[in-house]
Amino acid sequence: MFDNKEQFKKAFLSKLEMSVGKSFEETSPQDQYHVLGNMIREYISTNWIKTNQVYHSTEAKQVYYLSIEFLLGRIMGSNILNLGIGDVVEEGLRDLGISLDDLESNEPDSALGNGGLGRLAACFMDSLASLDLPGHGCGIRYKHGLFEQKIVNGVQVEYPELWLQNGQVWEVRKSDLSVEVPFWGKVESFEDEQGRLRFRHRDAEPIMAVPYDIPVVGYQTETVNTLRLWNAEPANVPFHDDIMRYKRETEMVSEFLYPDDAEDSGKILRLKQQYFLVRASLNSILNSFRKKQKDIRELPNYVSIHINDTHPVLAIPELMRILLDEEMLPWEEAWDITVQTISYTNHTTLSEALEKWPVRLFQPLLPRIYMIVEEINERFCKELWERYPGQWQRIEDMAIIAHDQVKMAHLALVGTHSTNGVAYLHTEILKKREMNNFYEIFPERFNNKTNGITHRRWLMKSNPALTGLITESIGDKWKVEPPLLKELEHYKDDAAFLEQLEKVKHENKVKLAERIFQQNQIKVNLDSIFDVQVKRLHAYKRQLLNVLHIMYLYNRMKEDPSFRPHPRTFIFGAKASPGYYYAKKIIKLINTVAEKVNNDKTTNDYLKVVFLENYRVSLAEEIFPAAEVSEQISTASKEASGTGNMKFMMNGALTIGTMDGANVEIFERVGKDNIFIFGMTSEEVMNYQANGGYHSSEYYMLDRRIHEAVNQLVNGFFPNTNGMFDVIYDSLLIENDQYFVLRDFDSYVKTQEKVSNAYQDKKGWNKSSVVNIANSGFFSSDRTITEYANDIWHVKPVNSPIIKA
Ligand code: 475
Repeated sequence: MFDNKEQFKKAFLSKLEMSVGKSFEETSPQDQYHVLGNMIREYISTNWIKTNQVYHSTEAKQVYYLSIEFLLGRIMGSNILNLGIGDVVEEGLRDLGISLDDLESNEPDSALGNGGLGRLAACFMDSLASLDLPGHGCGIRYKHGLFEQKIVNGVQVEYPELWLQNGQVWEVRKSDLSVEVPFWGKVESFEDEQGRLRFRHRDAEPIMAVPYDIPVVGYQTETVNTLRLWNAEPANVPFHDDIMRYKRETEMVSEFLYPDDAEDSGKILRLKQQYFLVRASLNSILNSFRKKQKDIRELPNYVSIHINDTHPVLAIPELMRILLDEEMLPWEEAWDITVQTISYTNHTTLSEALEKWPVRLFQPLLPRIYMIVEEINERFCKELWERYPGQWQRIEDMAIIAHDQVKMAHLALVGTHSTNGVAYLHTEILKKREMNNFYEIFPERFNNKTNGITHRRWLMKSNPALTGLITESIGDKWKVEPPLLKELEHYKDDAAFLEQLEKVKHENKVKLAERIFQQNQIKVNLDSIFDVQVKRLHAYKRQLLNVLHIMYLYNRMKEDPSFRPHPRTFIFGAKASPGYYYAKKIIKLINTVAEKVNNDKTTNDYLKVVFLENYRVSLAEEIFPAAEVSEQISTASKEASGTGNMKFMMNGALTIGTMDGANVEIFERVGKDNIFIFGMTSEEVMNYQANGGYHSSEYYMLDRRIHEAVNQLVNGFFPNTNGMFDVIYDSLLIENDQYFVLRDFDSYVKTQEKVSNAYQDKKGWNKSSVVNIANSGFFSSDRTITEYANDIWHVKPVNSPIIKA
């Protein structure tokens, strides 16, 4: 049905009429989206079934990627691209007077993730399938994904997200594969006929995990992998007094992505989600394995289980439970198999993000799992004691259970054969500092896997104009081998090419400007520099540094009419965690500054500030292609990697950034003339943190620019904001500016001046832009996944012929 335009149109029209029972003229864009989506899913089915048959029968090792988040965004466009049916669909629809872009905009984002870690998981799924690797995603089918953000009077207001409201065309419910997950109850020991000590979980409250499978289509291959999302439903339990409570609590498990975990009730729910994901996934993994393989001791040769951060770390005691209680292996053997099967990625060194669970909550909820964790801990502490006799403090620091808390990262380090960081610098910090104790005993387990992004979504799909220009110049082999983008460097002095590149950027800026006008009613200057910071809102990411710089620019222009820098449009997009008070104040501040400067006629030809509400994958796809300056300004050592930095680079934006996360590797690839680096190094930051010596008040007292801008937060400069920004002021001066915003201010301002100057030489700028694009191939997640496959998982492509060249 997608072979040619005429066939497609015929099929589309007939399905449309059949499925919605209206004449074509009466159908809505929603109807049309659903019908097209269903047609595509049907089209995928043949290869999906085929791929699954191959996976069921092959001896090849399988990898399971367990993640509490998958931030997929819209699915249709990516499938159309990967299937290679774009031309037929687009032209066919055009004949019918329908624009494919408009149709696609009817799809809600699948937003089952918060940010970096969840989006990484989504990029990895795309790469696994495109590389013909037998990779399976395992996650939770949250009814409500990440909240929708509305900005009301400059303030973030959260609304529930409703991606399932109009039905999901991409998922398939598989009730026959449901799994029961037991909670609460108690563990009984008994002796079996052979006189062995055994355990059984009694009086548990079961929850039913029902899988919904989403096909993951590889680019120009027959491989269609599966993302399996588990839905929580009441199990078939006898009617009892509290059946309504049971039903409510059960459904809560897959109701929301990351409920607030500040309160105990929220904590239990979160831990329930984690075990729910792990229990259901391991059950289905082991089922497939057992169908093929008789000897459980062979598991690590056939199955690799990867845990995306510590959220699925209960996979370790759960696999132990299966091996001990169901397979009846001795502890040592079970432990060996577990460690060899599971691997772990760390995504952050921020201590507040390292998970710890109070024993008083953990033990009653998961009694058998807790027993196993206790034994893992005891055995580990014994080993430590043998290695470090008498070093109580060290052993306490490294224990898995200490001070009535279960430390999930320690469990992950001890119970897996591989721990990786997500950028070179991050991994070094893990080895040398944060996890140095563990690195000492398990040096061979630590390795780096610098993050990547799928160039298919983030370049080919979102920036067709640039994709076209690249392909005209160097052919299209780079699409399957992104490092070939390097060939673009030959064009960096080619005037005609640079002109074309500028034209592409301009067109993308026009489109984004339209979006800005539509959402914010702000008219932006198309010749201004589009300077963008889009990412989650967090103190360490330092959106505040960006804002203080804007305030300084404004102040200076007001003071000195001869100071008129190249016009800039500062664009922000960011969601703050609903309970993160400080972050929400920063959003309010950005909007307050925007209100002031955008309405000042004496400066607003030079300076505009735009906060785009509800930043999400589909909006990101409109932003990156239009960006010229990429703000990557975290306090050095704090951003594990970043992946937005890579998306900007691939779309030709120049980075202003600190030597943090993957910025370091971008710097190494593009060279110092094609990136703007500023600020303290991670060494300097860590030294300050270890030895003290930083006094933010000195910077406030001695630097007029800082003094003025910081005072403006609290002195009535912004009308009707009495007391509103006190927390920000206090964070800088009373709490000694933990993230060194004031310390890096001068360096940031000077480097921003360099950015403005560089932009005056448009040809030089475009040349740098080419160098960025040309060197972005390394950051394709195809490279990252190939490294995981070779070094950690030991999985190989399961060959499947290319359908279209
Ligand atoms: C890093 N999420 C980025 C990205 O590796 C990095 C933590 C606890 C609870 C819930 N979510 C989290 C993260 O830690 C996270 O998203 N980390 C991010 O992972 C991918 O590029 O630097 O901050």
